[in-house]
Amino acid sequence: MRRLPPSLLLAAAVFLAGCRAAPPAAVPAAARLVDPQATPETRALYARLAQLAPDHVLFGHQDDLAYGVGWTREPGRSDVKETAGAYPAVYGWDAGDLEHGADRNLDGVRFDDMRRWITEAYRRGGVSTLSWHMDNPASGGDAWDTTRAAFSVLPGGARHAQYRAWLDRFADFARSLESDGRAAPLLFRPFHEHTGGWFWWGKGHVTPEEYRALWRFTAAYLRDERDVHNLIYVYSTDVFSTPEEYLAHYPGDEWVDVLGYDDYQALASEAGVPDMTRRLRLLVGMAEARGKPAALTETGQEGVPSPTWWTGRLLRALTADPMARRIAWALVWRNAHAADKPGHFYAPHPGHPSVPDFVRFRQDPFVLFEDELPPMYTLRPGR
Ligand code: BMA
Repeated sequence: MRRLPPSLLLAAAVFLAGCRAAPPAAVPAAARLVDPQATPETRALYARLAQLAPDHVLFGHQDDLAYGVGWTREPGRSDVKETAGAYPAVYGWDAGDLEHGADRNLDGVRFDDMRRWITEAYRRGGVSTLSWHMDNPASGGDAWDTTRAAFSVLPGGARHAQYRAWLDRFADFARSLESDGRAAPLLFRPFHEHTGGWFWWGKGHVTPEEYRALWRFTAAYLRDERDVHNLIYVYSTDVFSTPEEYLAHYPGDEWVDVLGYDDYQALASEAGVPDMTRRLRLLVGMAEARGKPAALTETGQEGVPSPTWWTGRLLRALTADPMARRIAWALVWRNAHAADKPGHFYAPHPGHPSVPDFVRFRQDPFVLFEDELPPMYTLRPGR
């Protein structure tokens, strides 16, 4: 390491003292994004995620600002903040029903609110990711209606024009995430958990070729025809056993920015913890072989029944292996309002028995919440 003059060392020490996740000396050059015209903020976010991944994980929560156990749509509220003391670093959202021009998503979140929360989080330096429980375009049923549909939305298919209209609505939404003329970047995670058979884009309901064509058409349309340049494309499967299984429907390195997967299985029991570590190790191996970051895109256990779930299961699974720990973020699912789905929560809320352990999790230097992030949307000058 190059020696620094004492004045610089002092300046660095003062800077680092105020920031737990210190930016290392240089931001690594980002791997090429799917979108070569991605905005500077989108490119910076991608580089930062890669830069932080070796030493930290960003903690995320679905619908964090929209509602929690016992409340809905109250300004500034967050079950995570009210238990850990800080907002999550990553906010998960879902676009389901946006395709129809609905004013709220499938879980009742108004798209106007979502837009505001995403841009506010962006201004605070937080990160947003978005999945899409898109209705079945062939049958008109929901995302869980497994009527074969993918072929019908591809060019030449009976639903192609309708699908373009759906993507147009999404493009308008993504482009509207503006703050001071800059579009907030989104970690966009369409067609997730396709290694399972519960969604119309999942296993058994599409061929690998159809899935790849669906993915590529979607990305190319948003990027090239609708000029959406604030998306980072996240490919995320459900649990998998082998790289071959994980990559069976993979659209290709030029179409994917982040390799992720969802895992609700492993951490449902003590005994399952090593299964997550093993899968994360495989995932990071596949991602790093491609120069891309990896992420645990969804996890959690409904109701968080173990009081030490946070450090005893999640943190243990993430840190047990030097390769597995190099994931960029880990997101737990939503805290539904009891009137919506009682007991359906994945982060603690005030009074929950896992709160003390959640605080320990938050205090671990490996885990980052929003208030510990370095600037995510600017690269250092000259880099
Ligand atoms: C599921 C549940 C559902 C919800 C869906 C989409 O896991 O939380 O209640 O509608 O995700 O967010």
